[in-house]
Amino acid sequence: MSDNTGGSIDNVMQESRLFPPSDAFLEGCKINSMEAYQQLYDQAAADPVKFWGDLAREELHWFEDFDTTLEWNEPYAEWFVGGKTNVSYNCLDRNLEANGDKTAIIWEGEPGDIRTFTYKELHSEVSRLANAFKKAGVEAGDVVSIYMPMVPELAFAMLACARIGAVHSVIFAGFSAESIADRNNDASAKVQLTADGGFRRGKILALKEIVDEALEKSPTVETCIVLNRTGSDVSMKDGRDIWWHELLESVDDNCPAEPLDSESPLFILYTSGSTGKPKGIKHTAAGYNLYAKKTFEWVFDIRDDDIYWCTADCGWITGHSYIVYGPLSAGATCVMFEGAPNYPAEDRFWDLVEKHKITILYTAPTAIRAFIKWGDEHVEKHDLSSLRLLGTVGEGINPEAWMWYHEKIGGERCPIVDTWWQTETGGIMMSPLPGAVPTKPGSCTKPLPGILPAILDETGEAVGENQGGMLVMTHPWPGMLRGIWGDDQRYKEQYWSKFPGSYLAGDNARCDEDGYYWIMGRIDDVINVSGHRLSTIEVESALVSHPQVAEAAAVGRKDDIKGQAVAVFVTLVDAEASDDMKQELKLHVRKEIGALAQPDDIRFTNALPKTRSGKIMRRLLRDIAEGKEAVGDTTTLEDYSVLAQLRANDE
Ligand code: 7RM
Repeated sequence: MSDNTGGSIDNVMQESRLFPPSDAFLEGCKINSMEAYQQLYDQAAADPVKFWGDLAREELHWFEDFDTTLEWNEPYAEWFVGGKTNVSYNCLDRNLEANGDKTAIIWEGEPGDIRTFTYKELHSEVSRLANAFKKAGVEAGDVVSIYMPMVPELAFAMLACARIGAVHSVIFAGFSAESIADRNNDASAKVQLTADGGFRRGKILALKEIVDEALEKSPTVETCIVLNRTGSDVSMKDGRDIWWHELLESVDDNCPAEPLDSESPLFILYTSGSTGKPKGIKHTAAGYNLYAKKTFEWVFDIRDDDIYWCTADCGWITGHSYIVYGPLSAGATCVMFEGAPNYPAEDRFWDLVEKHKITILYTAPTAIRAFIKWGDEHVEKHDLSSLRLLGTVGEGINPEAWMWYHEKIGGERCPIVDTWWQTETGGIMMSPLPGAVPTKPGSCTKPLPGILPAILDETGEAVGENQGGMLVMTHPWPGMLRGIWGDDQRYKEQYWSKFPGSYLAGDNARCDEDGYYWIMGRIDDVINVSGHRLSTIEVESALVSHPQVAEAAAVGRKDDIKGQAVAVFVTLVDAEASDDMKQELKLHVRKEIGALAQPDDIRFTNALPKTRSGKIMRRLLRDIAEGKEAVGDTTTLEDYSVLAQLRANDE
């Protein structure tokens, strides 16, 4: 393990390109100048509690008004105390009058089947399902575990839970039976939702079989509701399993949204900790809803005729906040997609953009790097002129990948919003407002209104301009997590014990001379070379700036002389992996960011170990770089064969 205590982190990356929004983009833009952003930001910062309180009354429906905006007993926050609202009401009922016939969801399945739902239709689907849940014995406060493919019914299920006050726990449909059982037991889930199967790159994932195995070890689950998606043969257990369509028979679509306390739990979402057992991040109704809605509107500058597509899965927080709750409470039209970016071919995303005339695309750097590697010809086949705004989430984006996204996908006319946030934060914390804040490739730019970040050194002092340190939030915000399910101790320790009064995000960052933030990677991933502390992202970006490098991951490994040495894992575009190439890359990094960061070990690989949401699992790479077996939690690994491959390459 690296020595991660000590001074600030050295900033070795220089990136000075600046991209203001075009005049065409600014037309019709709501927050359209740096002054407008600054004014809103300053007003919020002067009195965040009043700012959020006023917004909550304007933006949400209240069955009963709240009396206290914030009760803060560190580390426990309660927002909009005494109020009664309903998230499903805010997403559906509140849109019926003005947007009833507007398309809410355009869904495309992997085989190419398309279904669309207006707000009215969505309201009716969700109401029926909520009645069906009641029929199946689901009550307010019960936990419903959801293990489903990316089909519309997954979104219906989330909203139906919200409608009756049940708590959903969405588990990415790809996790093992063991992971499902762990999560079900931790949350004491009462009902399981699944499907007979899910399509994945032309094959059928046997979801029900996996669930059957999980339920053997999930004693709290009484009922399993099974959607017919693929028509696969599945076994149904008497007294436990019931078909979705049978449960829906003879239920009607009149199901008034339940007035619920602001702080009633809305969902649990499990994230893997860096070690040990997954944490159930808890979010509650009103604060989360307000935060998802406002951040969605600010960051995506959403307009009535936008067709918005977030490519995330609902098993990830991005799917919760920016496929379901944010867009729907804002009355937007969103695209939802079941399939993979490279099935049946590497142009599937661009086919969707052209076909559905998508105007806003929100995706992950890992996908962008894959597109670069697959080649521009897949992009060039399609007319992408409908796009007006692009976004990224999940990891830092290397400036070279940013430039490719800007040129090849955005046609140099679309601003890119690089959005920094976490499962824990509920919604986007730092991002450009696209009409107001000129972008710099690789920077998530500025905090959103009502968000107060700081960067601290080990002693809790604020670091200076362009110095790396630990990113914290110095004031609570409505979207913040309300705890770790069943583990207050871990909640306190992990986020609130290092700097009393501040939320510790777990990432390093620096703030430049223009007040722009640059995320430098996880605190645990810092590489300490001869007392100089290097950011993983900076070393990786230097590598990716070489035309032959598609993707790179940097980690520290023990070194007797320097403390740590820099070990990197590199995926090449199409050059041959050779010793000459290694030498060339070492020199390239030395030239870009200095001798200190020059990699000691370079390993070429076809793929890197990633989580389901595309994050590089540097912890596993560290083990490989040290010549150790990878230990700890690997349940979130996307493709297990990657580790075996990496080891095989390791001579
Ligand atoms: C939304 C999400 C959170 C962690 C976070 C960072 C990293 C996310 C960015 C980013 C640099 C970004 N939730 N991260 N977005 N790093 N720039 N724009 O990803 O809980 O799954 O992960 O992801 O390390 O702490 S998450």
